[in-house]
Amino acid sequence: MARVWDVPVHDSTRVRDARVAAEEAAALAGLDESRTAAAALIATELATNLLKHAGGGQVLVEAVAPPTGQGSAPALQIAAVDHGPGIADVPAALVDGFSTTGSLGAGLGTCRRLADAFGLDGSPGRGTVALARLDAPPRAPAVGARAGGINVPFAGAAYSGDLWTCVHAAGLLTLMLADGLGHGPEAAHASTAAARELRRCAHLSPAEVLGCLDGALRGTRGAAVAVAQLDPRAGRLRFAGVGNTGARLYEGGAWRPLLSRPGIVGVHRPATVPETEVPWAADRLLILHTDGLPSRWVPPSGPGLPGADPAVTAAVTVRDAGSPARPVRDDTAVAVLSPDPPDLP
Ligand SMILES: [Mn+2]
Repeated sequence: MARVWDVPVHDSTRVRDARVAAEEAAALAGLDESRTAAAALIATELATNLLKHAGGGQVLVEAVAPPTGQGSAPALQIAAVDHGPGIADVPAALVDGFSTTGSLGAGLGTCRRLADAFGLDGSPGRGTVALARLDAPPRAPAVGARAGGINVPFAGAAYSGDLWTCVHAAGLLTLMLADGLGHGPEAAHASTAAARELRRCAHLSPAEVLGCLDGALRGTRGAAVAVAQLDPRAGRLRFAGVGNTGARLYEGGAWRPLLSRPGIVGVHRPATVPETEVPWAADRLLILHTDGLPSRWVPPSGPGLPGADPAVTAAVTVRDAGSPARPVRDDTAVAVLSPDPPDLP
């Protein structure tokens, strides 16, 4: 089940909670002692920064699917999200020893060095996302795209009924987002069953995957599920969805929706599930989201968008869709598929 540590950080006592969350999640992800210590240090630094620079925010810690869908060991993800002033000069903030307040901390440069992936979005006026991931060794080879996501349980609950995962099988990278009906343990049970079944059927097409999931989710509450599958060699992305999730594709500098069929996977199967097929290239980006995201959300923009870490893009999407005054009313998950950055070997 999607265990998420959602730690609101509004005073210094919660810095410790963020560190403990990182240690507990590291144990769940099976990290060794030194990487657990690195995770604890990163969580401490990010939580301290929330207090110093943003007047507080939220630390979200979870074990996530590895970005290339290879192997079964999860990665540990630590994200700090705030609605503070943002960071005007992101490269400067990542220089070791940089501090806007003159205090001594580990610094974001240290966080970047300790993590396998580190991303920072400091949109002035909208807030900051700092996200670190410690991947399970060994590092998997590039497969043409990377997946990432963020999961925010309703009302700070320990488990989210939403779940995203990705699986690499038969040369295909399949990204799935499932929203178990409602929220709480029964919803989590349904989305977890979907993730388990995906590991068995990720070599099939998205519509066929949804058919398999429908069987696997019988007896559960059911779920809304979106499946996107990239064939990197053919440069093609196929998409199919059943139920109330959203999908947007970035192509040619603009966003367009990819449509799902009405229904509930495991409960009410639509007669036909059409697939959308689109070309995939280095300037494309895909966002899948559950209905916890406010309906008026605006997709992120900016020249560096396709090259950004997909989990950072997901966290920025959640950050910019909400505010401290408008907390989400349901579990909210966003999953992103990004092309590999061009500077990767
Ligand atoms: Mn839900």
